[in-house]
Amino acid sequence: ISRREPHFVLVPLTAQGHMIPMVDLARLLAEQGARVSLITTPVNAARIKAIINRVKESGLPIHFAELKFPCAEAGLPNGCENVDLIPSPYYYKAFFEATNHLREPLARYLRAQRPRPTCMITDMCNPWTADVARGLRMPRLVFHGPSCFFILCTHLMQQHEIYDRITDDFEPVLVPELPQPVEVTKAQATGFFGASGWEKLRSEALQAESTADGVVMNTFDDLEHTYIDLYRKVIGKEVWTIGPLCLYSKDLDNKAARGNKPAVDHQRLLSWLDSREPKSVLYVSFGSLVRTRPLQLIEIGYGLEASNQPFIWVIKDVERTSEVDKWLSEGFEERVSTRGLVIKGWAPQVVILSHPAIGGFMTHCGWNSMLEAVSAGVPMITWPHFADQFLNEKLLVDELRIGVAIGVKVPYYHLTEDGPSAAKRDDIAKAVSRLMDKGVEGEQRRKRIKELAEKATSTMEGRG
Ligand code: BUP
Repeated sequence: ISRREPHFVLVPLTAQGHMIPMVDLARLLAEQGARVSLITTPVNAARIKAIINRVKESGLPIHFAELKFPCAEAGLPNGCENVDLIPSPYYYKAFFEATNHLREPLARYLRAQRPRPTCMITDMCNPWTADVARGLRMPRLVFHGPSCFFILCTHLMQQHEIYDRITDDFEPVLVPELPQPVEVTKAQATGFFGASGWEKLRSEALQAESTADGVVMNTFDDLEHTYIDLYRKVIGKEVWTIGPLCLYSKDLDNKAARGNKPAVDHQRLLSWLDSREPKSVLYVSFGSLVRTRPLQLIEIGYGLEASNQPFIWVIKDVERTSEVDKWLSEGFEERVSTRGLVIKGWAPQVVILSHPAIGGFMTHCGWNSMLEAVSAGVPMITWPHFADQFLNEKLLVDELRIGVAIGVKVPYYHLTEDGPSAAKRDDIAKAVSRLMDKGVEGEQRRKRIKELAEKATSTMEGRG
């Protein structure tokens, strides 16, 4: 990278869980004196308007560049510019195909910049950026949003040809070469990214990583140093750990949520939290992509009711089936009104997790959510759905011992719409009482995560 003022161009995958840490990374780089351009699209720019405005007000040299997302070329519905806007799994492949059409517009944008940007940092799910960087002879770093543990396991399984050799997506296999035995199924290990039919994207992503000039990861050494060391050996190139990036946006989050506009009044939320006992509230959210099925939603409601614990529950895009209507008309919200807050839409998650009243987090184990909980010292109930989440759960529960597993083994995409719920109300109530318990087990878990939170903060402070 040249010695003149560095100009980084960041190319996230357009999914909330990928764009949010890239915006944090943009702030980090800009605060260190670099110019940053973050590539986005019109629909996505409109959704993160609050963030863009806050960044503009801060005067940091970050420019949000909008490239037209080629929905029509890829046969996608109009406006389908973000993974969480994909109407059904049928369109997933078309979505990734569409991102390939951004190759030329991105190259044109980069060629038009004066002086020429110094380096691209691109999401691992955008392997097509490798061609663009090569064509312009521009250095390129890969950004890994998921845990190092997951990325390492993906490499080891690919190297040992497990994805090719194992034809049954549900057969448990041992991940080779790890210091401890870790058993997963192909379907659990990588969700749609690694399961049959996604070989091309997986091998392109790994190939684009192998030709990159280095890797940056949203993690920190005290959390998974064994795997970071092993991963460095496996890929044989420079790896910089720069997480937890969420700690860079804390001040920003107190004013505006990250990602979409929140569906709850900020003052009302804070007063509600302020009125609760310290560490008494369970926060329940399954991330930006999971759409909880109607029967499962009702089961969660009954489980939370039976737990007798105060809670904040984030519910997105509920399908109003007759079962849901019956359950709502039977007065769930009224029955829990003295101790439960339901947020129907986007929540200011980092603000919530950082509040002293929060004592636990029921999570889908998305890596951003996990890092946000670790940074806030909040232990978790783990309920993985897909992608890196089952492996994140293993790291959290078996190794770091800061989580209680709800016990779900079947990935989300393999559940049928009206089939049995992945977790029953009793599993949910039991996991909640185990996590929030004030006994020795709960106290030890809280102590362990508090120590990790302190290490996360000191790591970030140490980096200046
Ligand atoms: Br929902 C929700 N508010 O209401 P993950 C999410 N978030 O701020 P993902 C909110 O979105 P995958 C909400 O804080 C985190 O930064 C949350 O990222 C924020 O999960 C991000 O946790 C969600 O990585 O799926 O993106 O849903 O696991 O595939 O990354």
